[in-house]
Amino acid sequence: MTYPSFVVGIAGGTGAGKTTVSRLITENVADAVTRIPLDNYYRDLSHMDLEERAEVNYDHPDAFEWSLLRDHLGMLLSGQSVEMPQYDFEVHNRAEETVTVEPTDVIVLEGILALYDDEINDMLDLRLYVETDADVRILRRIERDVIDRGRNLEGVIDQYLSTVKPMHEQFIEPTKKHADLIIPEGANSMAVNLLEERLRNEVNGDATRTWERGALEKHVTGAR
Ligand code: UZR
Ligand code: MG
Repeated sequence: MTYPSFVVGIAGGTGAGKTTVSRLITENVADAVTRIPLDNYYRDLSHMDLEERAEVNYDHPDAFEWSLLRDHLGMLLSGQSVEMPQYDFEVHNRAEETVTVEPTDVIVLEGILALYDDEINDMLDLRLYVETDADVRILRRIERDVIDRGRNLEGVIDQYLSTVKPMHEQFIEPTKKHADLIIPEGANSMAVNLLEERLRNEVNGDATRTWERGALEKHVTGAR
């Protein structure tokens, strides 16, 4: 048994506008939407102290607990609710509390490496890559980290040059080839309107469903 969710993956570099696109294309599709920030699937690093955790490379694929994300997405697609972890950026760690997430008509997985994992890609019905120039992205990142998250400018710049940029080039940018659509400049209104309409059709049941659940069955049953 599978739950007929339409699953959208939204990838792209830091500051590209993924979260904004995710919000804009879903906000008028009301409560029939579940948003899964990939950040919530950063590994639990409780065994490290804060100083060690601050040194972790959070832009590398190994920073994420892919097996848990695959399990959760698979469970949602088979109609089960999941206890989704929450992430606390202040302390670079998974929070104590979880949030119960129910299966819905539309699921949006959003994060730098949303199109990285083969099994996850197989579970997605629509794969988007938000492409925004690196200079615009770093300016947004500085604004967010310095103003909203109280980090210092020098630290943000060091981190950008030492991990964020190289990991982007090595791991994030190449996932663009898995995308069905590339959205230029993040929240461009034509792209947002088209996507919003597509999702609304999914929820209202007017869409032509092209997805195939073969990949999911394989994941759930472990068959190859
Ligand atoms: P988006 N990140 C942190 O800054 N601190 C953490 O504890 C965990 C993640 C950053 C991460 C990545 N990298 O660039 C960014 N670092 O969050 C991804 N360093 O989130 O796509 O919203 O920018
Ligand atoms: Mg974001």
